[in-house]
Amino acid sequence: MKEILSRLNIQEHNSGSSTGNEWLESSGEVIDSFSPVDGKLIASVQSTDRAAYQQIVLKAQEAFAVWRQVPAPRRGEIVRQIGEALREKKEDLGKLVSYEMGKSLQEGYGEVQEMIDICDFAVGLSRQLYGLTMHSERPGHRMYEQWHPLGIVGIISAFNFPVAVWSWNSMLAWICGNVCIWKPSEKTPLCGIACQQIVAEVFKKNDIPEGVCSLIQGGRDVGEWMSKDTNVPLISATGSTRMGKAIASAVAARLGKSILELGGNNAIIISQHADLDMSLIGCVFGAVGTAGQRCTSTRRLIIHESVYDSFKEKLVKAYAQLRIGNPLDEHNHVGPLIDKDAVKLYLYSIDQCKQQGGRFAVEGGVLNGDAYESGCYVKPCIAEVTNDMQIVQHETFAPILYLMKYNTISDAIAQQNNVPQGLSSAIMTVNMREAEEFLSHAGSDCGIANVNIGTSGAEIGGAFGGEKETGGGRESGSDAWKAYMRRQTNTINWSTKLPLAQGIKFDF
Ligand code: UN1
Repeated sequence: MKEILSRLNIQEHNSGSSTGNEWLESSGEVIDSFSPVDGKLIASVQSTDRAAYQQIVLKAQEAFAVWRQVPAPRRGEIVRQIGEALREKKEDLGKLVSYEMGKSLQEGYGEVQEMIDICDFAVGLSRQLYGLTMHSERPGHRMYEQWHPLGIVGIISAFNFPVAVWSWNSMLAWICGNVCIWKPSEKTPLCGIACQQIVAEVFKKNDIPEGVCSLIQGGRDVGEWMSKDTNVPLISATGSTRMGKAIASAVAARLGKSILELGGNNAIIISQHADLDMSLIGCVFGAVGTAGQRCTSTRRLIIHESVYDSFKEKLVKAYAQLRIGNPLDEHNHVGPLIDKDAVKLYLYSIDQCKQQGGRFAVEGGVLNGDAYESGCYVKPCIAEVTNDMQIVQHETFAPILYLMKYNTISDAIAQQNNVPQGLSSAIMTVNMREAEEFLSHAGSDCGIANVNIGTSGAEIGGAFGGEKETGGGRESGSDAWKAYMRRQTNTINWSTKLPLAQGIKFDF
């Protein structure tokens, strides 16, 4: 890991505040980053203090005046170079993600691949920031709309996708002509430093001034400065519903814009018409991948009563084969949880589930011993429950999978929708009627609804986000870019008269 850290230019002690290539002094608290893989201290980062934050905002404002004048396709060309730089660093960055966050190496690489993919997507988009044209109701007039950049985009990201979610936001924000200030999770500060250096170097090579890509580090207070700051017109935040509500109200109080991507409580419906063997892969990966710490992780399986027992048996067998351990070892399927607090929450949820009447088909527990010295490794478990239990209504960021039964497809859809969150959902079926019902306006109420694949692992090309307590924001593909711009409607009169709209007469 030492060589990787040095190739990624991470020191033992790092400044956490940067305007690009310049790193600022700060008297903020020191964040020690411990790996959940082996419990060892990786390196430390100085969080941003108020003075450094203000300096960064000032620089960002200056940079915006320059960056918005760079033609969008040229901005896209710079993002293309960022994609190239990420391709070169894929292995090192993927390993750092895996070591600092604890996800499997395959998933660490997959996350960097998502970054590369969004760069490619943004390059194409930089030539497609289309507005509409309209026919004016007045003679000799033309109407159209254009999309302009907003200014500073504040990005607050979570530990579970420490690099990809930032890249979805920043690559789009940049091609749209914005400048970005990023606050990574205080649980994965080094991933932030590594990305900052990769990106800043590319901007420098292209003679783009400091301030287009800035980094701040710290906890809730630092995020709050940005949420309350009228100099930051858009905050894009990923994390828990509790955090999202705090950010949403701070941003709304100043009538700013926000994009929120919060908790999920994602279910897969297993129909009696499902290909059960194929479904198993999607369910198990969805539930235990990233140790159940994706916002798209599969938390609930709603299984038709006629296949409930046989599918449960398949799941129990599959769980017995899972290898839990060091995520950098490619043979392991499941790595650790992010920290000991997460382990406590996992244990608390298991306890609550039992108290509320849940029966465990696969028991959970914390793993001890040499290979698990960080104390963050837990057993993925499966509980038989009913959807109305309080714990089932709640998102626990851990590998706990809840099983429940259904009888009719409308009952299955009702159970699927009957939670406060609305991010991702899926149905496993080869029956076209029920698949279409699930996708219809009377079907799943989630932002993502899939057929015959699981709830997690969305591609970057689609808009990503969800409804209800998930926050309503959309990031990544499709037309999510529009949230990073302001729309301006323009009416141009090329006639010699000035007729008023709506036929109003105004002569003098
Ligand atoms: C998240 O967990 O915050 O769809 C993002 C997925 C990934 C992104 C998850 N592409 O599972």
